[in-house]
Amino acid sequence: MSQTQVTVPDLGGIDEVEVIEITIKVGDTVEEEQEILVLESDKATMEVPAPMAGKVAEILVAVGDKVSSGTPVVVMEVSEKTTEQQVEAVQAEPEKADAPKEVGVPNTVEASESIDASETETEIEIEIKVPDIGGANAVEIIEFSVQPGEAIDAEESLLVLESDKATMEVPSPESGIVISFSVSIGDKVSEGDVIGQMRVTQSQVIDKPAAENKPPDTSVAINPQNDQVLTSVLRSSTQGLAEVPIVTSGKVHAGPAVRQLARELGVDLVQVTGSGPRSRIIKEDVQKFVKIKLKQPAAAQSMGVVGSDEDFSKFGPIEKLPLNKIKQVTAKNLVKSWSTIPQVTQFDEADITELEKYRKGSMVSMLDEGVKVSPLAFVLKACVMALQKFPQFNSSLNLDGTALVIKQYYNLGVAVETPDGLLVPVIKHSDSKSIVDFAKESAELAAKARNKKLPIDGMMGGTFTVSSLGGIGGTAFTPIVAAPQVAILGVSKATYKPVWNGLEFEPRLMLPLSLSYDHRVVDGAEAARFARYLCQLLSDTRHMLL
Ligand code: CAO
Repeated sequence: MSQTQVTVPDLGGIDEVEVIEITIKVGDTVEEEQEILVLESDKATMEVPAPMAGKVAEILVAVGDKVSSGTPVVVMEVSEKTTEQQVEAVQAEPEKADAPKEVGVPNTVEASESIDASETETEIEIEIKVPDIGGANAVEIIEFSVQPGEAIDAEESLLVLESDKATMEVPSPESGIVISFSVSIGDKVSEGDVIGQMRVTQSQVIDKPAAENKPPDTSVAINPQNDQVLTSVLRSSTQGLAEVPIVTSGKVHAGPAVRQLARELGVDLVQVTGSGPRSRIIKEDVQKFVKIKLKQPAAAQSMGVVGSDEDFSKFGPIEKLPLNKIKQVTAKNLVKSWSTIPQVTQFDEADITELEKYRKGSMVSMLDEGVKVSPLAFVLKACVMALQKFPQFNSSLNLDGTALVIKQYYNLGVAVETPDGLLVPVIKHSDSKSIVDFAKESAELAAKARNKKLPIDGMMGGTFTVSSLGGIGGTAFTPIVAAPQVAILGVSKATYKPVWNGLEFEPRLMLPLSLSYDHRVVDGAEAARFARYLCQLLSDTRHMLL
């Protein structure tokens, strides 16, 4: 066996290309012509095949490295026979046993006495720390701009932080490869916190004589000028690069140039289908994705919140108020629901004259002290009964629109106005509640919501929502269905209206109801029946007390 060095083949006039993928690891046995590296220039992605069969002894480059024609990339152990075949036509110096030689790809073969890839450069791991963020403390991580394994240039964005006041990008302190992050989305960080590790090349820190084929020096001096905290010197480039992950681009299989393009165009690569070798995403895939998206209707694209960046101060004085998280999340959810659900609102009026007589009369004497029952409690009870009679209102459409998931549990969400924005606590097991239970529980949940005491799961699992503006006023409104639910009931203020009873106009207390529904799931006639049924229940409370 002898060692042979594989070099980058002729790149056709391109000066430098980036190693974007290493498809072998030390110890692998490779076939002749098997892909060992993938290189990427601004214009193209190219695969480097093994010039001969053999075993990978060392990998001399890392993902992110820039290489040129002739750069040694891999050392292979090959049988003498293979070597002889490969070097047949080449004038070479006599080989030492086991001494590696360079092999151009596909046929350029040179012999050399030693491999000396580590003579000037050393790979070290450094901690990535949060830099000075203007005195802000405990700032939330809202986005990672790179994935572990990706190459990054110095000053390129590593991750994005968001405080109450601003969004800021944490730049990479060095060019290198991100090894790992020790933080997650949602974590809060401050200046100096360690957030991850990266591998960087330190060319000035090794003091090692060139052209010596001795083991790399692991007691590397750390450059005191370097303002990074150098936690550990891992290994020299010839030793350690074999441990670079084979596919280093995180969940998405794409090179840095493609990622850069995606970032520029605002494309989420997870959504892009790769057409390159082994489904790698290439630039053309990103461009095709953008073209398809541009052809789609604007509403379907717009899942985020689109405001205006116009400078209104040129027209007059303005004040800019930051939106809190609740309002931002609500806005996103509303945009999503409104733009994805074809919704219609059915209006009706319930005659609650008798209900109000009962609520304000005999019911009061039956209530425990401190318990207040507003018309909303009756509406909630009526809703559960209507959902039981019309199950499709208590359902969700599956993702591809091929099935309806009918829920056999009833969790009513009640929209609550709070100083921080709209919250929707959920009354679990609503089918087991009485009118008084609804009154007590909705009051308790509303109080918790307003005091920020609502646990996150207290807002989850709703199957139908009621939004009451009856305490405020208004004749009707069109509430937005809260996806993945399929319907929502809006309740407006009850007022006396003249109602024809067949003989004369009679003053009746009429409660306006607005039922918005997902028209993919509910037909208009069903919605009209659902709303009518609610009105019947509310017009004669005896039905609800049964
Ligand atoms: N018609 C006439 N009066 C009504 C009424 C109606 N539909 N609904 C409530 N009222 C009366 C109540 O009886 C109460 O009167 P009294 O003070 O004389 O007893 C008064 O209005 C205030 O009621 P309330 O609003 O405090 O209580 P509620 O049970 O009706 O509602 C809650 C509770 C949490 C739903 C409500 O406080 C709230 O936050 N509503 C806003 C919801 C919202 O913002 N929805 C919009 C979402 S966007 O789709």
